[in-house]
Amino acid sequence: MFCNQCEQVAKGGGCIKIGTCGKKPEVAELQDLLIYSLKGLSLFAVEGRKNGISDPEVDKFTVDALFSTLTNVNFDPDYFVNLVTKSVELRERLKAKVSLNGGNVDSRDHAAEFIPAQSIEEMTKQGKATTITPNEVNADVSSLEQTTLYGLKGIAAYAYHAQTLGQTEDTVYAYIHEALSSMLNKDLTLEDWVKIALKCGEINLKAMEILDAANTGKYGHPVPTEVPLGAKKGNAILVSGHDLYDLEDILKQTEGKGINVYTHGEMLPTHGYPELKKYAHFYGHYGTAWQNQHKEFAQFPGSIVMTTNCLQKPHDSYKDNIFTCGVVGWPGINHIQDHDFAPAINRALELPGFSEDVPGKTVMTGFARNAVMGVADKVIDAVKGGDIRHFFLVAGCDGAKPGRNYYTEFVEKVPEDCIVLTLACGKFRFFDKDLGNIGGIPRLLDIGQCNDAYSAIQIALALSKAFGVGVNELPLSMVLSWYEQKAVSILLTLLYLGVKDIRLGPTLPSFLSPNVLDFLVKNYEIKPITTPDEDLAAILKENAVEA
Ligand code: SF4
Ligand code: SF3
Repeated sequence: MFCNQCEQVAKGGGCIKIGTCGKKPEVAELQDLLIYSLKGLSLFAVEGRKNGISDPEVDKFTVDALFSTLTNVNFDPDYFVNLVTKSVELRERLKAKVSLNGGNVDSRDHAAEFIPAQSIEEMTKQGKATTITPNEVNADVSSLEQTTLYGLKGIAAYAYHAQTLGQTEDTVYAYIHEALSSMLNKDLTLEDWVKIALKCGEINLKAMEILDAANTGKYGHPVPTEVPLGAKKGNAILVSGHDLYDLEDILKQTEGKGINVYTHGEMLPTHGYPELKKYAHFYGHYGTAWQNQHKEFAQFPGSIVMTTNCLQKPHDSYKDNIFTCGVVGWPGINHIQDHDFAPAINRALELPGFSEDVPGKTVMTGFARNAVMGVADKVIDAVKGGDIRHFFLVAGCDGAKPGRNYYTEFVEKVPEDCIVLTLACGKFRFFDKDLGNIGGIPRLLDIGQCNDAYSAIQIALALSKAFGVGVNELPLSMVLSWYEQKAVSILLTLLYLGVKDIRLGPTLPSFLSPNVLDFLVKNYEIKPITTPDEDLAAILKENAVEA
Protein backbone atom coordinates (compact mmCIF):
# COMPACT_ATOMS: atom_id res chain seq x y z
CA MET A 1 0.00 0.00 0.00
CA PHE A 2 0.96 3.61 -0.34
CA CYS A 3 -1.10 6.40 1.17
CA ASN A 4 -0.04 9.94 1.93
CA GLN A 5 -3.36 11.76 2.06
CA CYS A 6 -3.40 12.95 5.66
CA GLU A 7 -1.23 14.73 8.18
CA GLN A 8 -0.75 11.57 10.21
CA VAL A 9 1.22 9.96 7.38
CA ALA A 10 4.05 7.67 8.48
CA LYS A 11 7.64 8.87 8.49
CA GLY A 12 9.12 8.92 5.02
CA GLY A 13 6.05 10.51 3.47
CA GLY A 14 3.77 7.52 3.03
CA CYS A 15 1.99 4.79 4.99
CA ILE A 16 3.33 1.63 3.36
CA LYS A 17 2.79 -1.23 5.82
CA ILE A 18 -0.38 -0.13 7.57
CA GLY A 19 -1.98 3.28 7.96
CA THR A 20 -1.28 5.23 11.12
CA CYS A 21 -5.07 5.61 11.02
CA GLY A 22 -5.50 1.82 11.16
CA LYS A 23 -6.17 1.38 7.42
CA LYS A 24 -4.97 -2.05 6.32
CA PRO A 25 -3.18 -2.64 2.98
CA GLU A 26 -6.17 -4.58 1.64
CA VAL A 27 -8.50 -1.62 2.28
CA ALA A 28 -5.97 0.89 0.92
CA GLU A 29 -5.61 -1.08 -2.31
CA LEU A 30 -9.35 -1.59 -2.72
CA GLN A 31 -9.77 2.16 -2.22
CA ASP A 32 -7.15 2.73 -4.92
CA LEU A 33 -9.09 0.44 -7.26
CA LEU A 34 -12.29 2.31 -6.45
CA ILE A 35 -10.66 5.65 -7.32
CA TYR A 36 -9.34 4.11 -10.53
CA SER A 37 -12.80 2.81 -11.43
CA LEU A 38 -14.24 6.28 -10.75
CA LYS A 39 -11.76 7.75 -13.23
CA GLY A 40 -13.07 5.32 -15.87
CA LEU A 41 -16.67 6.11 -14.96
CA SER A 42 -15.86 9.82 -15.16
CA LEU A 43 -14.67 9.55 -18.77
CA PHE A 44 -18.23 8.68 -19.77
CA ALA A 45 -19.83 11.13 -17.36
CA VAL A 46 -17.85 13.91 -19.09
CA GLU A 47 -18.71 12.64 -22.56
CA GLY A 48 -22.34 12.24 -21.46
CA ARG A 49 -22.56 15.87 -20.30
CA LYS A 50 -21.20 17.00 -23.68
CA ASN A 51 -24.15 15.17 -25.21
CA GLY A 52 -26.76 16.41 -22.78
CA ILE A 53 -26.82 13.30 -20.63
CA SER A 54 -26.28 13.26 -16.93
CA ASP A 55 -27.13 10.41 -14.62
CA PRO A 56 -28.14 11.41 -11.06
CA GLU A 57 -27.29 7.93 -9.77
CA VAL A 58 -23.76 8.23 -11.19
CA ASP A 59 -23.37 11.71 -9.66
CA LYS A 60 -24.49 10.59 -6.22
CA PHE A 61 -22.47 7.39 -6.40
CA THR A 62 -19.29 9.27 -7.33
CA VAL A 63 -19.67 11.57 -4.33
CA ASP A 64 -20.50 8.76 -1.88
CA ALA A 65 -17.61 6.63 -3.14
CA LEU A 66 -15.05 9.45 -2.98
CA PHE A 67 -16.17 10.41 0.51
CA SER A 68 -15.85 6.82 1.72
CA THR A 69 -12.11 6.91 0.89
CA LEU A 70 -11.46 10.03 3.01
CA THR A 71 -9.35 9.46 6.12
CA ASN A 72 -11.13 7.75 9.05
CA VAL A 73 -14.39 7.09 7.20
CA ASN A 74 -14.61 3.46 6.12
CA PHE A 75 -12.31 0.56 6.94
CA ASP A 76 -14.45 -2.33 5.67
CA PRO A 77 -12.98 -4.28 2.70
CA ASP A 78 -16.36 -5.75 1.72
CA TYR A 79 -17.79 -2.25 1.43
CA PHE A 80 -15.15 -1.32 -1.14
CA VAL A 81 -15.55 -4.58 -3.08
CA ASN A 82 -19.24 -3.72 -3.51
CA LEU A 83 -18.46 -0.13 -4.52
CA VAL A 84 -15.93 -1.20 -7.17
CA THR A 85 -18.45 -3.65 -8.64
CA LYS A 86 -21.16 -1.01 -8.61
CA SER A 87 -18.85 1.57 -10.16
CA VAL A 88 -18.10 -0.71 -13.11
CA GLU A 89 -21.81 -1.56 -13.52
CA LEU A 90 -22.65 2.14 -13.63
CA ARG A 91 -19.79 2.74 -16.08
CA GLU A 92 -21.15 0.16 -18.50
CA ARG A 93 -24.70 1.47 -18.15
CA LEU A 94 -23.60 5.04 -18.76
CA LYS A 95 -21.37 4.00 -21.66
CA ALA A 96 -24.37 2.40 -23.38
CA LYS A 97 -26.54 5.48 -22.78
CA VAL A 98 -23.89 7.87 -24.05
CA SER A 99 -23.29 5.73 -27.13
CA LEU A 100 -27.03 5.62 -27.91
CA ASN A 101 -27.10 9.41 -27.79
CA GLY A 102 -24.24 9.78 -30.25
CA GLY A 103 -21.40 10.26 -27.75
CA ASN A 104 -17.91 8.91 -28.32
CA VAL A 105 -17.31 5.86 -26.14
CA ASP A 106 -14.20 4.62 -27.93
CA SER A 107 -11.80 5.21 -25.03
CA ARG A 108 -9.25 2.42 -24.94
CA ASP A 109 -8.05 3.51 -21.53
CA HIS A 110 -7.81 0.52 -19.22
CA ALA A 111 -9.86 2.35 -16.58
CA ALA A 112 -12.68 2.58 -19.10
CA GLU A 113 -12.70 -1.15 -19.75
CA PHE A 114 -11.37 -3.14 -16.82
CA ILE A 115 -13.51 -5.84 -15.23
CA PRO A 116 -13.18 -6.39 -11.47
CA ALA A 117 -11.77 -9.76 -10.41
CA GLN A 118 -14.09 -12.25 -8.74
CA SER A 119 -12.22 -12.72 -5.46
CA ILE A 120 -11.28 -10.08 -2.94
CA GLU A 121 -7.63 -11.21 -3.10
CA GLU A 122 -7.50 -10.74 -6.87
CA MET A 123 -9.33 -7.45 -6.64
CA THR A 124 -6.81 -6.26 -4.09
CA LYS A 125 -4.02 -7.16 -6.55
CA GLN A 126 -5.81 -5.16 -9.24
CA GLY A 127 -5.94 -2.27 -6.79
CA LYS A 128 -2.23 -2.53 -5.99
CA ALA A 129 -1.46 -2.11 -9.68
CA THR A 130 -3.33 1.21 -9.66
CA THR A 131 -1.73 2.64 -6.50
CA ILE A 132 -0.21 6.02 -7.19
CA THR A 133 3.14 6.76 -5.62
CA PRO A 134 4.87 10.12 -5.97
CA ASN A 135 6.41 10.20 -9.40
CA GLU A 136 10.04 11.27 -9.31
CA VAL A 137 10.20 11.95 -13.04
CA ASN A 138 7.25 14.29 -12.98
CA ALA A 139 7.12 15.13 -9.29
CA ASP A 140 5.31 18.45 -9.65
CA VAL A 141 2.50 17.23 -11.90
CA SER A 142 2.05 14.21 -9.68
CA SER A 143 2.01 16.44 -6.57
CA LEU A 144 -0.72 18.67 -8.03
CA GLU A 145 -2.68 15.64 -9.19
CA GLN A 146 -2.61 14.25 -5.66
CA THR A 147 -3.52 17.63 -4.19
CA THR A 148 -6.50 17.73 -6.55
CA LEU A 149 -7.58 14.17 -5.70
CA TYR A 150 -7.51 14.96 -1.99
CA GLY A 151 -9.35 18.22 -2.59
CA LEU A 152 -11.98 16.22 -4.51
CA LYS A 153 -12.48 14.00 -1.49
CA GLY A 154 -13.13 17.10 0.62
CA ILE A 155 -15.62 18.43 -1.93
CA ALA A 156 -17.31 15.02 -1.96
CA ALA A 157 -17.74 15.12 1.82
CA TYR A 158 -19.55 18.45 1.65
CA ALA A 159 -21.57 17.54 -1.45
CA TYR A 160 -22.59 14.32 0.33
CA HIS A 161 -24.09 16.17 3.30
CA ALA A 162 -25.81 18.65 0.96
CA GLN A 163 -27.28 15.93 -1.24
CA THR A 164 -28.56 14.12 1.86
CA LEU A 165 -30.63 17.25 2.49
CA GLY A 166 -31.75 17.39 -1.14
CA GLN A 167 -29.34 20.14 -2.31
CA THR A 168 -27.39 19.33 -5.42
CA GLU A 169 -25.51 21.38 -7.97
CA ASP A 170 -24.49 20.06 -11.36
CA THR A 171 -21.35 22.21 -11.59
CA VAL A 172 -19.99 20.35 -8.57
CA TYR A 173 -20.62 16.90 -10.05
CA ALA A 174 -19.39 18.02 -13.48
CA TYR A 175 -16.09 19.28 -12.04
CA ILE A 176 -15.55 16.12 -10.01
CA HIS A 177 -15.96 14.03 -13.15
CA GLU A 178 -13.77 16.32 -15.24
CA ALA A 179 -10.98 16.34 -12.67
CA LEU A 180 -11.10 12.56 -12.18
CA SER A 181 -11.02 11.89 -15.91
CA SER A 182 -8.14 14.38 -16.32
CA MET A 183 -6.09 12.08 -14.12
CA LEU A 184 -6.08 9.58 -16.99
CA ASN A 185 -4.68 12.18 -19.40
CA LYS A 186 -0.91 11.99 -19.27
CA ASP A 187 -0.47 14.94 -21.68
CA LEU A 188 -1.56 17.60 -19.20
CA THR A 189 1.12 20.10 -18.27
CA LEU A 190 2.05 21.69 -14.97
CA GLU A 191 0.07 24.81 -15.95
CA ASP A 192 -2.99 22.66 -16.68
CA TRP A 193 -2.74 21.11 -13.24
CA VAL A 194 -2.36 24.44 -11.47
CA LYS A 195 -5.65 25.47 -13.11
CA ILE A 196 -7.40 22.20 -12.20
CA ALA A 197 -6.22 22.45 -8.57
CA LEU A 198 -7.38 26.07 -8.19
CA LYS A 199 -10.68 25.16 -9.81
CA CYS A 200 -10.96 22.53 -7.07
CA GLY A 201 -10.93 25.42 -4.59
CA GLU A 202 -13.61 27.26 -6.53
CA ILE A 203 -15.86 24.20 -6.68
CA ASN A 204 -15.32 23.46 -3.01
CA LEU A 205 -16.63 26.95 -2.25
CA LYS A 206 -19.74 26.02 -4.23
CA ALA A 207 -20.07 22.71 -2.37
CA MET A 208 -19.79 24.48 1.00
CA GLU A 209 -22.28 27.10 -0.19
CA ILE A 210 -24.92 24.51 -1.10
CA LEU A 211 -24.30 22.72 2.18
CA ASP A 212 -24.74 26.01 4.03
CA ALA A 213 -27.99 26.58 2.11
CA ALA A 214 -29.12 23.02 2.94
CA ASN A 215 -28.30 23.33 6.65
CA THR A 216 -29.65 26.83 7.20
CA GLY A 217 -32.63 26.23 4.88
CA LYS A 218 -33.77 23.24 6.90
CA TYR A 219 -32.60 24.07 10.40
CA GLY A 220 -32.48 27.89 10.41
CA HIS A 221 -29.46 30.15 10.88
CA PRO A 222 -27.41 29.26 13.97
CA VAL A 223 -27.88 31.58 16.94
CA PRO A 224 -25.41 32.07 19.81
CA THR A 225 -26.11 29.19 22.18
CA GLU A 226 -24.68 28.10 25.51
CA VAL A 227 -23.88 24.38 25.52
CA PRO A 228 -23.39 22.38 28.74
CA LEU A 229 -20.29 20.19 28.92
CA GLY A 230 -21.64 18.24 31.89
CA ALA A 231 -24.31 15.54 31.76
CA LYS A 232 -27.87 14.97 32.84
CA LYS A 233 -29.08 11.93 34.78
CA GLY A 234 -30.58 9.35 32.43
CA ASN A 235 -29.97 7.29 29.31
CA ALA A 236 -27.80 8.81 26.65
CA ILE A 237 -26.83 8.77 22.98
CA LEU A 238 -23.68 10.43 21.70
CA VAL A 239 -23.70 11.66 18.10
CA SER A 240 -20.41 12.30 16.34
CA GLY A 241 -19.47 13.41 12.83
CA HIS A 242 -20.93 16.19 10.71
CA ASP A 243 -24.33 15.10 9.37
CA LEU A 244 -27.22 17.27 10.60
CA TYR A 245 -29.86 15.11 8.95
CA ASP A 246 -28.74 12.03 10.89
CA LEU A 247 -28.75 14.07 14.09
CA GLU A 248 -32.28 15.30 13.40
CA ASP A 249 -33.45 11.72 12.80
CA ILE A 250 -31.90 10.64 16.09
CA LEU A 251 -33.58 13.54 17.91
CA LYS A 252 -36.94 12.66 16.38
CA GLN A 253 -36.62 8.94 17.00
CA THR A 254 -35.56 9.37 20.64
CA GLU A 255 -38.30 11.85 21.54
CA GLY A 256 -40.27 10.78 24.62
CA LYS A 257 -37.97 7.80 25.28
CA GLY A 258 -36.15 9.30 28.25
CA ILE A 259 -32.86 9.49 26.34
CA ASN A 260 -30.72 12.62 26.31
CA VAL A 261 -28.81 13.34 23.13
CA TYR A 262 -25.21 14.62 23.33
CA THR A 263 -22.91 15.84 20.61
CA HIS A 264 -19.30 14.79 20.13
CA GLY A 265 -16.51 16.39 18.08
CA GLU A 266 -17.68 18.33 15.04
CA MET A 267 -21.35 18.02 16.08
CA LEU A 268 -20.90 20.69 18.78
CA PRO A 269 -22.05 23.64 16.60
CA THR A 270 -25.36 21.90 15.80
CA HIS A 271 -26.63 23.15 19.18
CA GLY A 272 -26.95 26.58 17.58
CA TYR A 273 -29.51 25.58 14.91
CA PRO A 274 -33.06 26.61 15.92
CA GLU A 275 -34.72 23.55 14.40
CA LEU A 276 -32.39 21.21 16.27
CA LYS A 277 -32.09 23.06 19.58
CA LYS A 278 -35.87 23.02 19.96
CA TYR A 279 -35.72 19.37 21.10
CA ALA A 280 -35.80 19.42 24.91
CA HIS A 281 -33.75 16.21 25.15
CA PHE A 282 -30.93 17.63 22.98
CA TYR A 283 -28.85 18.22 26.06
CA GLY A 284 -25.18 19.05 25.68
CA HIS A 285 -21.73 18.22 24.40
CA TYR A 286 -19.55 15.36 25.61
CA GLY A 287 -15.82 15.02 25.06
CA THR A 288 -13.45 16.76 22.71
CA ALA A 289 -11.93 16.03 19.29
CA TRP A 290 -11.89 12.76 17.37
CA GLN A 291 -8.42 11.58 18.40
CA ASN A 292 -9.56 11.28 22.03
CA GLN A 293 -12.42 8.90 21.22
CA HIS A 294 -10.84 5.74 22.62
CA LYS A 295 -10.84 7.27 26.09
CA GLU A 296 -14.05 9.26 25.77
CA PHE A 297 -16.21 6.58 24.12
CA ALA A 298 -15.07 3.97 26.67
CA GLN A 299 -16.36 6.23 29.45
CA PHE A 300 -19.65 7.19 27.83
CA PRO A 301 -22.50 5.25 29.50
CA GLY A 302 -24.73 5.14 26.42
CA SER A 303 -24.65 4.31 22.72
CA ILE A 304 -22.59 6.21 20.16
CA VAL A 305 -23.39 7.01 16.52
CA MET A 306 -20.68 7.92 14.00
CA THR A 307 -22.35 9.85 11.21
CA THR A 308 -19.13 10.66 9.30
CA ASN A 309 -15.39 10.93 9.88
CA CYS A 310 -13.45 10.60 12.09
CA LEU A 311 -13.73 6.97 13.19
CA GLN A 312 -10.89 5.10 14.89
CA LYS A 313 -10.69 1.36 15.53
CA PRO A 314 -13.42 0.70 18.13
CA HIS A 315 -12.02 -0.77 21.33
CA ASP A 316 -13.57 -3.93 22.75
CA SER A 317 -14.84 -1.97 25.76
CA TYR A 318 -17.38 -0.09 23.63
CA LYS A 319 -17.57 -1.95 20.31
CA ASP A 320 -21.11 -3.16 21.07
CA ASN A 321 -22.20 0.42 21.88
CA ILE A 322 -20.97 2.09 18.70
CA PHE A 323 -22.94 2.31 15.45
CA THR A 324 -21.90 3.61 12.05
CA CYS A 325 -24.19 5.07 9.42
CA GLY A 326 -24.07 6.43 5.88
CA VAL A 327 -20.69 5.83 4.22
CA VAL A 328 -18.92 5.17 7.53
CA GLY A 329 -17.96 1.61 8.38
CA TRP A 330 -15.74 -0.73 10.36
CA PRO A 331 -15.83 -4.52 9.87
CA GLY A 332 -18.03 -6.17 12.50
CA ILE A 333 -19.46 -2.91 13.84
CA ASN A 334 -23.24 -2.42 13.72
CA HIS A 335 -24.32 -0.31 10.78
CA ILE A 336 -27.56 1.71 10.79
CA GLN A 337 -29.69 0.96 7.73
CA ASP A 338 -32.08 3.41 6.06
CA HIS A 339 -31.95 5.99 8.86
CA ASP A 340 -33.62 3.60 11.29
CA PHE A 341 -31.71 4.31 14.51
CA ALA A 342 -33.69 1.75 16.58
CA PRO A 343 -30.63 -0.48 17.19
CA ALA A 344 -28.67 2.48 18.66
CA ILE A 345 -31.70 3.65 20.64
CA ASN A 346 -32.33 0.18 22.09
CA ARG A 347 -28.68 -0.09 23.03
CA ALA A 348 -28.87 3.30 24.78
CA LEU A 349 -31.83 2.00 26.79
CA GLU A 350 -29.96 -1.18 27.77
CA LEU A 351 -26.90 0.75 28.95
CA PRO A 352 -26.95 2.42 32.40
CA GLY A 353 -26.77 6.04 31.24
CA PHE A 354 -25.66 8.73 33.67
CA SER A 355 -26.66 7.74 37.21
CA GLU A 356 -26.78 11.37 38.30
CA ASP A 357 -26.36 14.88 36.95
CA VAL A 358 -22.72 15.68 36.20
CA PRO A 359 -21.95 19.38 36.63
CA GLY A 360 -19.66 20.95 34.05
CA LYS A 361 -18.59 24.14 32.32
CA THR A 362 -20.54 25.56 29.41
CA VAL A 363 -19.26 26.79 26.04
CA MET A 364 -20.77 29.11 23.45
CA THR A 365 -21.35 28.21 19.82
CA GLY A 366 -23.54 29.48 16.97
CA PHE A 367 -21.53 32.49 15.74
CA ALA A 368 -22.06 31.70 12.09
CA ARG A 369 -22.37 34.40 9.43
CA ASN A 370 -25.91 35.50 10.27
CA ALA A 371 -25.19 35.96 13.97
CA VAL A 372 -21.90 37.79 13.36
CA MET A 373 -23.28 40.00 10.61
CA GLY A 374 -26.19 40.85 12.89
CA VAL A 375 -23.69 42.72 15.07
CA ALA A 376 -21.49 43.91 12.20
CA ASP A 377 -22.02 47.59 13.05
CA LYS A 378 -20.83 47.01 16.58
CA VAL A 379 -17.79 45.09 15.33
CA ILE A 380 -16.92 47.74 12.74
CA ASP A 381 -17.22 50.53 15.33
CA ALA A 382 -15.00 48.59 17.73
CA VAL A 383 -12.34 48.21 15.02
CA LYS A 384 -12.57 51.85 13.95
CA GLY A 385 -12.50 53.00 17.58
CA GLY A 386 -9.37 50.92 18.23
CA ASP A 387 -11.04 48.57 20.73
CA ILE A 388 -10.46 45.60 18.43
CA ARG A 389 -6.94 45.51 17.00
CA HIS A 390 -6.94 42.26 15.07
CA PHE A 391 -8.91 39.11 14.26
CA PHE A 392 -7.32 35.67 14.20
CA LEU A 393 -9.03 32.77 12.49
CA VAL A 394 -7.53 29.83 14.37
CA ALA A 395 -9.21 26.96 12.62
CA GLY A 396 -8.96 23.53 11.07
CA CYS A 397 -8.58 19.94 12.13
CA ASP A 398 -7.32 18.49 15.35
CA GLY A 399 -5.11 15.40 15.42
CA ALA A 400 -3.01 13.15 17.56
CA LYS A 401 0.49 14.18 16.53
CA PRO A 402 2.54 16.26 18.95
CA GLY A 403 2.96 19.92 18.02
CA ARG A 404 -0.73 20.77 18.06
CA ASN A 405 -0.33 22.38 21.45
CA TYR A 406 0.84 25.35 19.39
CA TYR A 407 -2.80 26.26 18.76
CA THR A 408 -3.71 26.23 22.46
CA GLU A 409 -0.74 28.38 23.32
CA PHE A 410 -1.36 30.68 20.39
CA VAL A 411 -4.93 31.40 21.53
CA GLU A 412 -3.82 31.86 25.12
CA LYS A 413 -1.26 34.41 23.98
CA VAL A 414 -3.50 36.43 21.65
CA PRO A 415 -3.53 39.98 23.12
CA GLU A 416 -6.70 41.06 24.91
CA ASP A 417 -7.68 43.59 22.25
CA CYS A 418 -7.94 40.85 19.61
CA ILE A 419 -10.74 38.43 18.67
CA VAL A 420 -10.33 34.72 17.92
CA LEU A 421 -12.66 33.21 15.35
CA THR A 422 -12.65 29.44 15.13
CA LEU A 423 -14.22 26.51 13.29
CA ALA A 424 -13.78 22.74 12.83
CA CYS A 425 -12.44 20.30 15.40
CA GLY A 426 -9.12 22.09 15.99
CA LYS A 427 -11.10 24.33 18.37
CA PHE A 428 -11.06 21.61 21.01
CA ARG A 429 -7.54 22.73 21.84
CA PHE A 430 -9.05 25.87 23.40
CA PHE A 431 -12.87 25.77 23.10
CA ASP A 432 -13.58 25.88 26.85
CA LYS A 433 -11.32 28.83 27.63
CA ASP A 434 -13.00 31.93 28.95
CA LEU A 435 -11.45 34.71 26.90
CA GLY A 436 -13.95 37.35 28.03
CA ASN A 437 -15.34 39.97 25.67
CA ILE A 438 -14.60 43.32 24.07
CA GLY A 439 -17.51 45.71 24.64
CA GLY A 440 -19.93 42.78 24.75
CA ILE A 441 -18.42 40.98 21.72
CA PRO A 442 -17.07 37.60 22.88
CA ARG A 443 -13.35 37.21 22.21
CA LEU A 444 -13.81 33.59 21.17
CA LEU A 445 -16.37 33.06 18.43
CA ASP A 446 -17.18 29.52 17.27
CA ILE A 447 -18.39 29.81 13.67
CA GLY A 448 -19.14 26.09 13.34
CA GLN A 449 -17.98 22.93 11.57
CA CYS A 450 -15.18 22.73 8.99
CA ASN A 451 -17.72 23.29 6.18
CA ASP A 452 -18.69 26.55 7.89
CA ALA A 453 -15.45 27.90 6.45
CA TYR A 454 -18.08 29.15 3.99
CA SER A 455 -19.55 31.26 6.77
CA ALA A 456 -16.11 32.54 7.78
CA ILE A 457 -15.43 33.54 4.16
CA GLN A 458 -18.76 35.42 4.02
CA ILE A 459 -17.87 37.24 7.26
CA ALA A 460 -14.46 38.20 5.85
CA LEU A 461 -16.02 39.39 2.58
CA ALA A 462 -18.60 41.46 4.47
CA LEU A 463 -15.89 43.06 6.61
CA SER A 464 -13.76 43.84 3.57
CA LYS A 465 -16.75 45.49 1.92
CA ALA A 466 -17.50 47.51 5.07
CA PHE A 467 -13.90 48.70 5.33
CA GLY A 468 -13.51 49.18 1.59
CA VAL A 469 -10.37 47.01 1.40
CA GLY A 470 -9.48 43.58 0.04
CA VAL A 471 -9.57 40.53 2.33
CA ASN A 472 -5.76 40.53 2.47
CA GLU A 473 -5.79 44.10 3.79
CA LEU A 474 -8.18 43.32 6.65
CA PRO A 475 -6.82 43.11 10.20
CA LEU A 476 -7.42 39.37 9.94
CA SER A 477 -4.88 36.54 9.96
CA MET A 478 -5.44 32.85 9.39
CA VAL A 479 -3.63 30.32 11.49
CA LEU A 480 -4.77 26.94 10.25
CA SER A 481 -4.31 23.33 11.25
CA TRP A 482 -4.91 20.47 8.88
CA TYR A 483 -5.37 16.74 9.20
CA GLU A 484 -7.59 15.26 6.52
CA GLN A 485 -8.69 16.03 2.99
CA LYS A 486 -11.52 18.45 3.79
CA ALA A 487 -8.82 20.78 5.04
CA VAL A 488 -7.06 20.37 1.68
CA SER A 489 -10.19 21.45 -0.18
CA ILE A 490 -10.68 24.44 2.13
CA LEU A 491 -7.06 25.50 1.68
CA LEU A 492 -7.55 25.34 -2.11
CA THR A 493 -10.68 27.50 -1.71
CA LEU A 494 -8.71 30.13 0.20
CA LEU A 495 -6.01 30.11 -2.49
CA TYR A 496 -8.65 30.38 -5.21
CA LEU A 497 -9.99 33.46 -3.37
CA GLY A 498 -6.49 34.91 -3.38
CA VAL A 499 -6.06 34.81 0.40
CA LYS A 500 -2.40 35.29 1.31
CA ASP A 501 -0.18 34.86 4.29
CA ILE A 502 -1.85 31.76 5.75
CA ARG A 503 0.08 30.07 8.53
CA LEU A 504 -0.29 26.31 8.25
CA GLY A 505 0.61 23.46 10.57
CA PRO A 506 1.38 21.39 12.46
CA THR A 507 3.40 20.06 9.50
CA LEU A 508 3.12 20.72 5.79
CA PRO A 509 1.45 18.12 3.52
CA SER A 510 3.92 15.45 2.42
CA PHE A 511 2.30 15.33 -1.02
CA LEU A 512 3.52 18.83 -1.89
CA SER A 513 6.68 18.60 -3.99
CA PRO A 514 9.43 21.17 -3.25
CA ASN A 515 8.53 23.13 -6.41
CA VAL A 516 4.80 23.16 -5.67
CA LEU A 517 5.54 24.34 -2.16
CA ASP A 518 7.82 27.02 -3.55
CA PHE A 519 5.00 28.12 -5.88
CA LEU A 520 2.64 28.41 -2.90
CA VAL A 521 5.17 30.36 -0.87
CA LYS A 522 5.98 32.76 -3.73
CA ASN A 523 2.42 33.35 -4.90
CA TYR A 524 0.43 33.04 -1.69
CA GLU A 525 3.03 33.61 1.01
CA ILE A 526 1.96 30.43 2.81
CA LYS A 527 4.08 29.92 5.89
CA PRO A 528 4.62 26.93 8.14
CA ILE A 529 3.83 27.72 11.79
CA THR A 530 6.87 28.41 13.99
CA THR A 531 6.22 29.24 17.64
CA PRO A 532 3.15 31.07 18.97
CA ASP A 533 5.34 33.95 20.21
CA GLU A 534 7.22 34.37 16.96
CA ASP A 535 4.13 34.09 14.76
CA LEU A 536 2.04 36.44 16.89
CA ALA A 537 4.82 39.02 16.99
CA ALA A 538 5.32 38.79 13.22
CA ILE A 539 1.59 39.07 12.44
CA LEU A 540 0.97 42.02 14.74
CA LYS A 541 4.11 43.79 13.53
CA GLU A 542 3.17 43.37 9.86
CA ASN A 543 -0.27 44.64 10.65
CA ALA A 544 1.02 47.62 12.62
CA VAL A 545 3.28 48.62 9.70
CA GLU A 546 0.38 48.39 7.27
CA ALA A 547 -2.02 50.32 9.52
FE1 SF4 B 1 -1.67 6.98 6.49
FE2 SF4 B 1 -3.38 9.04 6.61
FE3 SF4 B 1 -3.42 7.37 4.56
FE4 SF4 B 1 -4.29 6.59 6.98
S1 SF4 B 1 -5.20 8.15 5.63
S2 SF4 B 1 -3.02 5.41 5.56
S3 SF4 B 1 -2.81 7.66 8.29
S4 SF4 B 1 -1.74 8.75 5.10
FE1 SF3 C 1 -12.17 17.26 12.24
FE2 SF3 C 1 -12.04 14.75 11.46
FE3 SF3 C 1 -10.87 17.65 10.08
FE4 SF3 C 1 -14.43 18.53 10.22
S1 SF3 C 1 -13.67 15.72 12.44
S2 SF3 C 1 -12.46 18.90 10.77
S3 SF3 C 1 -10.39 16.14 11.47
